[in-house]
Amino acid sequence: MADLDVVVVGAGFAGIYAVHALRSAGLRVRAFEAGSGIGGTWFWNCYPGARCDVESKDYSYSFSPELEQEWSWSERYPAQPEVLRYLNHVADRFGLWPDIQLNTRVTAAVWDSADSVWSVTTDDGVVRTARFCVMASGCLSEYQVPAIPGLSSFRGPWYHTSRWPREGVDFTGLRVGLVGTGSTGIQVAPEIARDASQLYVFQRTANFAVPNRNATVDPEAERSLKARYREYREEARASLLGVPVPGTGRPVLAEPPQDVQRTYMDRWQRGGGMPFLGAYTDLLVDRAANDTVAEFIRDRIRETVADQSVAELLCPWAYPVGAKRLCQSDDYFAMFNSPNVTLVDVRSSPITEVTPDGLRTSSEFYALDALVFATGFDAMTGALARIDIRGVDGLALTEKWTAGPRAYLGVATAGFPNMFLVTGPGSPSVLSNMVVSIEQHVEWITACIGHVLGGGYTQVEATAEAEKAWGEHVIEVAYSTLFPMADSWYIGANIPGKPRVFAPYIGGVGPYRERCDAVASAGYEGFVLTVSLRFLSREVGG
Ligand code: N01
Repeated sequence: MADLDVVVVGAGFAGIYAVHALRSAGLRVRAFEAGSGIGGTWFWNCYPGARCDVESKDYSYSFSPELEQEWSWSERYPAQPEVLRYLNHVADRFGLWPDIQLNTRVTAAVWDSADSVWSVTTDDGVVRTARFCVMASGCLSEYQVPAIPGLSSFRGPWYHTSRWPREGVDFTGLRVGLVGTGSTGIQVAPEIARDASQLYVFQRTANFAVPNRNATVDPEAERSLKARYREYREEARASLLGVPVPGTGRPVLAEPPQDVQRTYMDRWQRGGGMPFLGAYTDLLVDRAANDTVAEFIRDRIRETVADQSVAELLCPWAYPVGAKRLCQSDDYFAMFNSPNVTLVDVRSSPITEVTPDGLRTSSEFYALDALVFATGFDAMTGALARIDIRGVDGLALTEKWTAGPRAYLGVATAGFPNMFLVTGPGSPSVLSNMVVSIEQHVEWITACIGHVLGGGYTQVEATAEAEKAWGEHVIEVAYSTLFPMADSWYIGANIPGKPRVFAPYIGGVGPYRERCDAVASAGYEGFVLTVSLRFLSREVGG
C-alpha cells in the first residue's frame, strides 16, 4: 500500500486548495513546500511594492461561501502581505497545517509501473510512495538572473525580486541599479527611488502600463458584493479571463474615434488592465485595433513624463498592448520626473559587464552600491524541470518536453500516469485570474481521482493522440491572436535556448471549463483508465 493517496508539490494558492479539496474527498494527502511558509509566489515575492494586479474581490477563493463572507480585503488591489495573511488564514480556518510540510523541496518523482505508484523524494532524503502526484509548483516559481559577466565580482549586495530578504532592504543614500522593467520592475522601482540617492533603471524593452487607481475597499460596495457573491463568482467562471469585465461588445475600428478616446479615458481614470483590454472585441486580434489603445497609452506617457526624450524611450513599440502582461502602476512613469531617477536604454547600448563597482554598458559605466534584478522567471515549465520527474519506462519529463511542453488540457501529460498539473501549459493559467483557474483544475483533478478510485482503476493517463490534438488547438487559438507577436515569457522567449512554444491557452476560462467538464462527463475522454494487477493490466476506458 502506498504511503499516501496524493502528494501535492507546492503550497501556494494551488497546493493549499488541493490539500483541502483532496482531504475533503477522504484522501490521505501531504503537500511539500520548499519555502519556510505557505503562499508560493506570494511568499517569495516580498519585494517592496509587490501587489496583485487582479482585484482582491476576484483574486480570492470561491470554494467556501463562509470564507468569502468572513474575510474582508482592505484594498482594491491587495498588497503582497495581505494576500499572504489571507492564505495563512485559509490554512488556519480549514486546519490544513498537519498536511503541509514546509522547508521541504521535492527533488524527484519516479513512476513505478509495476505497483502504479509514484516514488517521491524530498531534499531531506525521505522517499514516500503515493498513488497520485499533483504538481502545484507554480507557473512563475523558477526565477532568472541573467548571466552577466562579472556579477560575482560585484562588491555591493545584489537581489532578485523573487528572493527578497524578508527583513527588507534599506537603500537610503545608495546608488541602485535596477535591471528589468516588467510587472515586477515597474512595481519595485518607485519604492527604491523613494530612498535611493540615485536609481538607474536599465530598460531593454519599454512596457505598457496603465494606472491601478488603488483605493481602500468601500464597506458599502463590499456589502453589496457579498450579497450577490455567488452569482458574481458564476459570472467569473463563465468569463474569458476569470474576471467579469464589462466591455462595449463592439470592435473598436467600427467606433467613432471620439467615442473610443472617451472609452479609453474612462477606463484609464478607473484603473486596471483587464477592463482596458476588454473594452473592445478586436483589441487582441487585430493589430490596427490594438494600435488605437497603444497610441492612447503612449500619449499618457508623453503627458506624464516631463522630459520628452525620456518619455519617448518609455514609449513601447516592440509589441501589441496585452501581448505581454499589461503592467499596472500609479507612479512608475511619474517617477522619471524625479532628479534621482535615470532611465538607461540598454537596447541601444547593451549591458556588457558588472564590475566590482558598478555596471557597464557598451557606451557608459554606472557606479553602483546595490543591484536589483527584476528579470523574471523560467515560466510555466521551470519549476517542473527542476524536479527529476520520470514516467513510464523512466522517460524524463524534460526529455519529453525538449521541443516544448505538451499536456492534454494542460492538466496531464501522456507517459506520466496519475500525475496532474495545476494550471499547466495548455490551460488558461497565467492568461486568466489564476485563482479561478486553480480552483477549476483542483476540482476537476479531485473528481478525476475520485472516478479512478471509485471505479476500481489503478491508473489514469492522457493519450498521446488527445494530447497532440489539444496542443494543436492551443497553438491554433494562440496564432489567431496578437499574443505570439511579443517576445514574452508566455512563449518562452525570455529564456535563452528555450523552445518558442506558446504555453497558455487563450480560448477563455468559460469555454475551457466546459471542455474539461465534457471530457469528464464522457468518462474522461482522451484518457486511458487501467487496472494494473502487477503484470496483468486491463484496458477499460478511453
Ligand atoms: O518578469 P518579466 P516580471 N538585460 O519577464 C528584463 C507576474 N507578476 O517578474 O522585456 C536586460 O515580465 C526584461 O527585458 P525584455 C506577471 O504575470 C504579476 O516583471 O526581455 N534586461 C524585462 O523587462 C508578470 O508578467 C504582478 O527586453 C533583462 C524584465 O527583465 C510575470 O509575473 C507583479 C535581461 C523581466 O520581465 C513576470 O513579471 C509582478 C537582461 N539580460 C509579476 N533579462 C502583479 O500581479 C531580462 N530582462 C502586479
